[in-house]
Amino acid sequence: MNSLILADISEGFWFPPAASTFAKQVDFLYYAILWISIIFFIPIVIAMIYFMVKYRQRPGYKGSPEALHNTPLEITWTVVPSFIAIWIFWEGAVGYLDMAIIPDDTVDVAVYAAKWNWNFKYKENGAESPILYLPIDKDIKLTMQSKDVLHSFFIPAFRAKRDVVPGRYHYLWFHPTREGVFDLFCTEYCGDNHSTMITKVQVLSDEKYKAKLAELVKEPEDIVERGKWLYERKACKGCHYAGTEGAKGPGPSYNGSWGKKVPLANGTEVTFDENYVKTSILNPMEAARKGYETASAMPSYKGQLKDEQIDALIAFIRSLESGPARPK
Ligand code: HEC
Ligand SMILES: [Cu+2]
Repeated sequence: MNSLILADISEGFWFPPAASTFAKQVDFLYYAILWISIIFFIPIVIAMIYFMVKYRQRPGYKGSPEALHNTPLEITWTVVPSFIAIWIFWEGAVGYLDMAIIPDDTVDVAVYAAKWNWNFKYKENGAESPILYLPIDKDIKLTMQSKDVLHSFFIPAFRAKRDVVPGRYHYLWFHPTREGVFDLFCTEYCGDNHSTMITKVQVLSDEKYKAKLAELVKEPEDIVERGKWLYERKACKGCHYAGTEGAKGPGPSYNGSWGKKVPLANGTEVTFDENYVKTSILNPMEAARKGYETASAMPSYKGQLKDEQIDALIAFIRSLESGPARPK
């Protein structure tokens, strides 16, 4: 596009590194306005001071009446700035449209803003991450939503920014041009810990990006770790307490349950063992625990978990055999 004098300055006194295609346009217009201001400001101030001294009031000095009006001069100082203002508007409008019109064939990432963190979910393989990983030299499309209040997504190095208002989707696209790690901010005051709502965006080569996404969905090797990993990712954590984390309801705590007798809603009793856990995961209502049968029911995970995953969850729950009691 424009390749004037200062357009290629990408990093320096005024700006963070330029890491997307938007940077060139934004920085160019910024420098253009800055230099136009300097070029007008300096001669105007010099002339003003000169005239103040030259035409100051002195005894016996009479001003000249002819200098009150000068048509060519007035036309010039009206028309020239008008064209400059129109040009600035034009450049701004072109840049805005470029940012607003999302290209086809994008790499899609869902963005979830919440008090006070960012979470990213990749359409390619369902991976999730609190850091935004992106491939270089691709058009990226973000579909953003807020879980609570108004946040604003901002990556200064990309010159990309958009509000995220709860209750609707917001879209943002950009094209990263430089590998590296850059800041990502919430830039709209959103409550107490707004200032901690910061994370990083990492731009990677295509292979490294693919490897990263694969790594994000890779389950840990150790069976107990894997169970914990699944507990966090399969929403169990939202209803069950385990170790020292997780919800304090509506499901029973896993801590200290293993091997004990559990009273069921149908009046019988079972031992909390592999089979009971497996049944609870696949057919929760078949072995509903007494006292919890009216609690917001546990969904069946039939078809959603592989046998090996259920084994890992069992190993994890078993590892909490002598876990601390759930705090009230
Ligand atoms: C929407 C909330 C909810 C989610 C999500 C949930 N559960 Fe449950 N879970 C419950 C409730 C309520 C009970 C008690 C009723 C019952 O036994 O079916 C329960 C019972 C259990 C039991 C029997 C525990 C006992 O002490 O009797 C196990 C084991 C269990 N859930 C494992 C899991 C696992 C593993 C996951 C994730 C893959 C999970 N739950 C996800 C709500 C949930
Ligand atoms: Cu915020």
